[in-house]
Formats: sequence, structure tokens, C-alpha cells
Amino acid sequence: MANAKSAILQLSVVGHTNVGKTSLVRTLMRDVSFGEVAAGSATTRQVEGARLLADGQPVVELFDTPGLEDAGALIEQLDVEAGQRHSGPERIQAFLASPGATGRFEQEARVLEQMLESHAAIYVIDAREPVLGKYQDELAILALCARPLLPVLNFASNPHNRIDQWRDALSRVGLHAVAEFDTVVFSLASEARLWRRLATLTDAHAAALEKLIADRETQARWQLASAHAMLAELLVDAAAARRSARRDSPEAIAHAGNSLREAITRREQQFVEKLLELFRFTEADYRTVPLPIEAGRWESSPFDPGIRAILGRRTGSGLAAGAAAGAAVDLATGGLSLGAGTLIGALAGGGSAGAWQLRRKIADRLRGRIGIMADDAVLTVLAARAFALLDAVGQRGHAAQSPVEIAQNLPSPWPSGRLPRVLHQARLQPEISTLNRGEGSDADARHALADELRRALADDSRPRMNATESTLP
Ligand SMILES: Nc1nc2c(ncn2[C@@H]2O[C@H](COP(=O)(O)OP(=O)(O)OP(=O)(O)O)[C@@H](O)[C@H]2O)c(=O)[nH]1
Ligand SMILES: [Mg+2]
Repeated sequence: MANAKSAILQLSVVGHTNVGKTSLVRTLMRDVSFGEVAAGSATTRQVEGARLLADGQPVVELFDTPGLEDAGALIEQLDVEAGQRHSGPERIQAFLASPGATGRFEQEARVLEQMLESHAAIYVIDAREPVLGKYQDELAILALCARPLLPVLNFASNPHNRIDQWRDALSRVGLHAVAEFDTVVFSLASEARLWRRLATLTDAHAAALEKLIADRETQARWQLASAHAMLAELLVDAAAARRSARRDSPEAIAHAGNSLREAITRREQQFVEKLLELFRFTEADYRTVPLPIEAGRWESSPFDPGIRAILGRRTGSGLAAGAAAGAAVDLATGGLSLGAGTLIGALAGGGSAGAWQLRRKIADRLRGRIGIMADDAVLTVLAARAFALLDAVGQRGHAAQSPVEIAQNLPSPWPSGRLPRVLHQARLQPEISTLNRGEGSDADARHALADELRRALADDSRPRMNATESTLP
């Protein structure tokens, strides 16, 4: 028996066909490529195992199994094979030794065999389904295996779920510990509850399961902190990005604007890839589960008029329109050709006479030229989209099949409602941006500003970007 064989909790994942068993394993594993998931019956044909690690040590072995399809016929078969001579696991064993187990009921036999080899099992339920007789038959058969069984009500975030009916029906057959889950709309808290309920049924593995929960929490905190740091670097890099052009050449200004836009778009793309990787949504994942990024790119650039319009603040002067990308600083005259607020903000952000001196120095050097930088709207959209993606991946199960959809009506990403001071400061320091040719060398200064921004952005008052709210308890 399993307990003698292995100290690692061996856990079968069983249930009716197409209820999300393989999906559950994907999500618990954080592995988008585990097994095969499809909207149809009998997708999984063989038992497939996977190990969950905590601190590098295996703590649970999950066994995904084929779906049960005709439990009614299987009950009859059990009666034929075992009659009334056996009860409990012996009855199952008698069936497994019979010809039916290699014939018509081959799939079912694989499930039951795996059940008998496991310490416990999760019974996955599509909670949108009514409690039908076929499920009750399945539960009756599984009960014969005499293993602790945790029913998991999957599709819990679906508004049409029948969780109450299921809980009622399960308690009538003595199954009082039940977990609610959704393999697509992920919630770390629901996952921890699932493991804790299981721990109540498998005492010997309770400590290992607590270790797993702690490991998952640590990992989630680390991912969030890393994501915030990456996001802050993106914004500081973009804010300090700058192109210059002769002020009397509309072509040169347009060219510089395009160059800036392309550089910032590429930088955003780099952020997206790294963020997906951090949350284990890999590049291969875009192809099978396309995010709204086509061929590895956002479908719309941060400069799309549609997106800018939602911000309700177009910074429009002739020069800006010509530059097509953001604030243009007239370095020669010391004036700003548009968005005086941006200049004032920048100088206030610089916070000192030093900023004035710096600007004069640049102006002297670049007499006759203007500098073009990302304006407030561009930085705001970049931040909003980055947060939207972060919020989306944070609650995305690894079984999710449809693309992340970033809403068009994103709220302001800034906790204070205004562009953070740090970004105004970054605008005055072109030497820190990796997007400026020959610059970006001052990585320390960039990291320092990014770190300050990260702390400002980690504020909990920021509105969540994703419209999909988990309705899990
Ligand atoms: N929205 C949503 N879809 C889910 C969820 N779980 C599974 N699905 C979908 O349900 C379908 C079946 O999922 P699978 O994981 O293949 O189900 P299975 O139980 O392994 O199926 P078989 O191997 O055929 O028995 C797929 O289309 C999944 O994308 C869930 O929690 N929420
Ligand atoms: Mg499957």
C-alpha cells in the first residue's frame, strides 16, 4: 500500500470526464504544458503523474487520471465480478482482476488502480452541473476504494455554479470537507484552503501540506515584488528616454518622435515577456494561449489615439502632434512647447535650482534643438497596461485557455492620482535611460529612482485593473 511505499503524499485526481481534472493539475503545478486540456470528453487517456515541490523537496505527487464516463454500467460490472462476496477495496480488486478491467472498462480500471495506490484523492466536480445520478454512482464506486476523498467544486467563479446543491448532496454521503476552486480564475487563498481541507483528511501529510502552502505564499510575494521592480524600471526607463531634433525641421522632429515611440514600444514588449516568464506563462504559451499580443507584440501601441483618448488628457500642440510622441522640451528657449504642467512638474520634481542649471547646460549644448520625451499620458498608459497585465497574470490559472484581456477603460494607475514625482525627476536624467543611444550607463541612478518608484507604486490603494473579479469565498 502507498503509505508503506512513500512518505510523499500520493494524490489521485479523479472525476467525471471533462470536469477540469487536468486543468486542476496544471494550475496547482503552475505548468501550462502539463497533459492535454480540451473542451470534450475523454481527453486524458492515461494516468500521468507530476510532483509538487516546496523548497526544492517533493511534497505531493499528483496523478491525473482519465475521466469516468459510465459509472452506472461500472456498478453493474462490479456486481457481476464481485457479487456480494467482497466489500470495500476487495470488491474493487476483484473487478481489477477480471476481464472487464482490460476490456470495456479499461479506462475506469486505470482510475481505480491509481486510487488504490494513492493515499488520498481529489474528486473534481464541475459545479455548474446539477447533482445527477451518474455523479452519485461515481462517488459510490470511489467510496469502495476506502481512501480519503476531497471533493473540489471547480468552476467556482462561474456565476451559474450550484455550489450549495453540491455541498448539500456531498454532506449526505458523508463528505463534509469540500473545497471550492477555479482552475482558470486563480486565487492563492482558495488554493491554500484546498490544501488545508485535504490536510484535515490526511493527518500524516498535514505538515508537508503546510510547507507547500508557505512555499506558494513566499513565491507569490517574491513574484509580486519582482514584478513591481520590473514595472518601475520600465517606467523610469521610458520617462528618461529622449530624442532630440533640430527645432526648425518638422521632418527631423517627426523622425525623432517615431524613434522614441519605437524604443518605448520595444521596451514595453521586453517588460511583457519578462513578466510572463516570471509568472510561468512562457513564450510558447502565447502561441497556444495568445495574449492580446500579436506575434509577441501588444496589438495596440501605447500611443494609440483610442487609448490616449480614454485618459481624457491629450497634450496637443502643433509641435507635439508633429512629434507624435509626448512632450517636446524646447531646450533652446528654456520654454516648453506644450504642457506647461509637464515642465513645472519636471522642475518641481527636480526639486532644486540644480534642475534649472542642468537644463541651462543642456540648452546651451543643444541650442537650436528640441528634446522629445514621453508625455504624462504615455507614461500613464504604459503604467496602466503594465499593472493590468500584472493583475491579470496574478489571477490567471495555468489552465486558462483564453487570452488575457486588458480592458480599454483602465483607471489611473497612480496611487495619488497624479504622475509620481520620481518620473518627473527621471525626465531630467537622460543618462539613466537604456533607451538613449550611448547612455543608460548610469544604471545605479536608474535603479535608485526605480526603487523609489517601486515603493510608491506598491501602495495598496491602487485600483485593480482587471475587471474579472474572483467570486470565491
Ligand atoms: N472557465 C473554466 N474552465 C475550465 C475550468 N476547469 C476546466 N475548464 C475547461 O473545461 C474543459 C475540460 O478541462 P480538462 O482539464 O481537459 O478536463 P478533464 O477533467 O481533464 O477532462 P478528461 O481528461 O477528458 O476527463 C477545458 O475546456 C477547460 O479549459 C475552470 O475552472 N474554469
Ligand atoms: Mg484530463
